[in-house]
Amino acid sequence: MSKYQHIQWYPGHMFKTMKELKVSLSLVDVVVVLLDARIPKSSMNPKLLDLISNKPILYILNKSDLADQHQTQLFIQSFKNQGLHAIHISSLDARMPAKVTKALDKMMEPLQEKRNQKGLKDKIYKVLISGIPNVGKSTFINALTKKKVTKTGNTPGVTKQLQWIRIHPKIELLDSPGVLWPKFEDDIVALNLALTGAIKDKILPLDEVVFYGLEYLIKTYPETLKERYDITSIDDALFQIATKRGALLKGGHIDEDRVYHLFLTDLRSNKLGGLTFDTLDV
Ligand SMILES: Nc1nc2c(ncn2[C@@H]2O[C@H](COP(=O)(O)OP(=O)(O)OP(=O)(O)O)[C@@H](O)[C@H]2O)c(=O)[nH]1
Ligand SMILES: [Mg+2]
Repeated sequence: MSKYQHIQWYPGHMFKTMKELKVSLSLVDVVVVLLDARIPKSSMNPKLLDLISNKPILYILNKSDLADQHQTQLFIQSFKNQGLHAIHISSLDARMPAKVTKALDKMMEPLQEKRNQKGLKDKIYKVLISGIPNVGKSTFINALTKKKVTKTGNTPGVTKQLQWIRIHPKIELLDSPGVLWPKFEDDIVALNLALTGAIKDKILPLDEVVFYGLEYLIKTYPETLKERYDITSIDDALFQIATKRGALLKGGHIDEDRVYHLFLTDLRSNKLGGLTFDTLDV
């Protein structure tokens, strides 16, 4: 049985949001599932996918500036091989809106053509922006409107309610609060969500999250740990981070809590380079 199975990170507002999403879906033409490019699999909410299974879906891997570019390409190819619509973006990139509008227009083309043949004008189409907490939904919408129309912040749970926003004469978006699912079946998924900041740091034991991250990096990106902290093995990892980042106490003791936070801040803010924590099934 999975160790974190018992962790219940499903606050009342997520339950409420799922119910509201279900109601709003009838108004929506396309659903954007915003995924975190660092964890394209772990950021897929199975309950959300069940809910939207009858709608056209565009998968957008956001935060690609923080991910391993090569892995992002492989994931996009894998989505396409499965016949799914998928693109990767960084919401901080000025070219993002053009790329997204193009992908959405392409998905809407058959419907618009049918309308035009009947002598009807193009439809103002409605797009639901869905995804896990902190994946960047509101930032993405603000970048598309080029205005700060919805509140953002680097912590899960910023958006509290559904909100329609016109981004373009022809496109309306529905911002939604991030939703997770009631139980984590797989420990790795829970750890990946914690590592990347989709669930609050106090939900899982921080030492376990950090050690999981360190072990994964030692295995997958050893050179980045060597370069930043001079870490060569898991045994000296905490001491090396404490030394390099100034978290040694009197007498040479390690301020462990500080090390955990410093490491997570580095990892989440690109100080360790582009990292991807999910691997494609081969
Ligand atoms: N580096 C990087 N940071 C991003 C990107 N998109 C969003 N962010 C950051 O991610 C954090 C969360 O962004 P929000 O837009 O508030 O996320 P959200 O999905 O609306 O979160 P909730 O409303 O809590 O569900 C903010 O600090 C953003 O600046 C991106 O493409 N790259
Ligand atoms: Mg938000």
